[in-house]
Amino acid sequence: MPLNGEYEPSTAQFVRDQVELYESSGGTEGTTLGVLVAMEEDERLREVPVVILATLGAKSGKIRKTPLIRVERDGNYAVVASAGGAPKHPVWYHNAVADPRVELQDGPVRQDMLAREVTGDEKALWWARAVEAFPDYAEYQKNTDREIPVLILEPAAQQH
Ligand code: F42
Repeated sequence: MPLNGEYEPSTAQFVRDQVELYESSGGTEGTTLGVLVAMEEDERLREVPVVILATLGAKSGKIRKTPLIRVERDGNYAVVASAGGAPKHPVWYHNAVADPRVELQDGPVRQDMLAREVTGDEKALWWARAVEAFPDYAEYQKNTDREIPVLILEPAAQQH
């Protein structure tokens, strides 16, 4: 059941713009994040796939949309609340913890998902997958005392 409520764009311009481009192009544009990868003597830009997570604002009840790195396995996804290694969890993380009913857009496909935080071995497994997709996560975790949370998103249709 898709989230219902009024979409409230982020106050962060780059977030608003990427969400707008992603959605208005039907998930064909704005679907990556350019990451500089150090190669032998120079650097190369690697385009890392991005998904759009929609959550219900824990206070406003409005629909919030956030570009995140795509980490997927067998139809399930991980979203990593890194916020660039900031000392505080991103707001979208609190929203998804408060109400696990989320929507995920991966390219042209939008799905209702249920979010749950993972710990222990399950977190270690998904963390490794996340770092493989986006090595900067390892840097972020090294540079903050905050333990960066990982949420798993599973298709709501499969849940009873
Ligand atoms: N961030 C990550 O944490 N992980 C990623 O993998 C990631 C990848 C990524 C790729 C591309 C890209 O462009 C950005 C990427 N980001 C990634 C950054 C991400 O998109 C977010 O900008 C970042 O994680 C910070 O998320 P945030 O939810 O803290 O954003 C703030 C700035 C924000 O949007 N705040 C809103 C606002 O309008 O100020 C409020 C949002 C909200 O949900 N408000 C709540 C409500 O009820 O509506 C109330 C919140 C409260 O308690 O007051």
